[in-house]
Amino acid sequence: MSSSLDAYLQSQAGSDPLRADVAETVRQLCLAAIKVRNTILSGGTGDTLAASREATNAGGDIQKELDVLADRVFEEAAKASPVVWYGSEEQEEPVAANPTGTLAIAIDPLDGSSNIDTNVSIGTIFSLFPVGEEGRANPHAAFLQPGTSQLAAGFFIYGPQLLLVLSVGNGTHVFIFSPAFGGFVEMRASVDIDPRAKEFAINASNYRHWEPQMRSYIDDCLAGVEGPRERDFNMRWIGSLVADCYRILVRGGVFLYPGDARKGYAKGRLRLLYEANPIAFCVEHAGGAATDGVTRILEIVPDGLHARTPLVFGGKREVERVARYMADPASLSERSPLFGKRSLFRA
Ligand code: AFP
Repeated sequence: MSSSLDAYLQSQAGSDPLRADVAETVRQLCLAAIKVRNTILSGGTGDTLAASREATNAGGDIQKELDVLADRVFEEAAKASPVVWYGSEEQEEPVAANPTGTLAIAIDPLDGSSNIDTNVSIGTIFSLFPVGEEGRANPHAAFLQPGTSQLAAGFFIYGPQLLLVLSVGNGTHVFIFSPAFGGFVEMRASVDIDPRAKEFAINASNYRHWEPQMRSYIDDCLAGVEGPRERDFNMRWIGSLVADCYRILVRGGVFLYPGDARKGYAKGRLRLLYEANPIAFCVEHAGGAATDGVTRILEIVPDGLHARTPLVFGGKREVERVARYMADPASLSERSPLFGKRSLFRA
């Protein structure tokens, strides 16, 4: 029997009280995730769970029934944990949990809502960090820390399997919920992302809205073996960040959600605190990289709980290449006139 999540958490916590608080919070989040999974498995047809409510969340996204249910379940989990503040995509303001706690949690309770009624994998993304003395009384101070301050981060995937991808700062590990065991057991230890990328993940329907540098990067991937990259790429876009991230952890690749010219998308769609930071933490601890196209995600200081950021993550070498394109595509040797669209060597 693979080692249980509990055994792993205890081994990582040792005698450190703060890490013991992290372990206890992860355990409570797991119990909440099992409740969400059971609701999905038996909670009526997809259109019931995907039913849109009149309300919208902090970012103006229409709330689905399951968004609200998941938010309620994870808020209860936070209140059963040593967590002082619960910051959720579904609520404008942080929610007070336990004043004697040591942690703050930033969470996307249900990521991939638009996929609920299509039976595609969806998830929950969370980030745990120390609340700090100033943050204890002032939630905005608690949440305005860069991602390097995270103590743990991860995401649940509600798919064919209920998985937990978790990093407590010592590698990134995958645990699977085993109904027979009644808990999570380790499925993949110390994930290691292939530094190259054979696949890219981007919503290509936004091509015309991207900056020229991003268009150049994707053009060169699409040109394949006949273009400057001199190799072919595959493309995937699931529309659930957790599912695209897990695929990249398992078989490599690069994910891109750039800022674009659409109204409200100058900094892309994804949120820094409860999407980009936890994903970046897990990806970096799996040997990968995560930027906003140029700057390391974990070093960005948020200006609010619902701050957005462009997000590029995956194999380290590929993420570094994207940054060179974003800095100045002309500087890339591969883009010499010999390989240009009107190349001397191609029609
Ligand atoms: P929803 O939760 O509104 O479905 O958004 C999912 C998401 O935040 C992330 O999981 C996806 O990678 C991304 O948005 C998909 O964005 P597009 O719908 O613009 O492709």
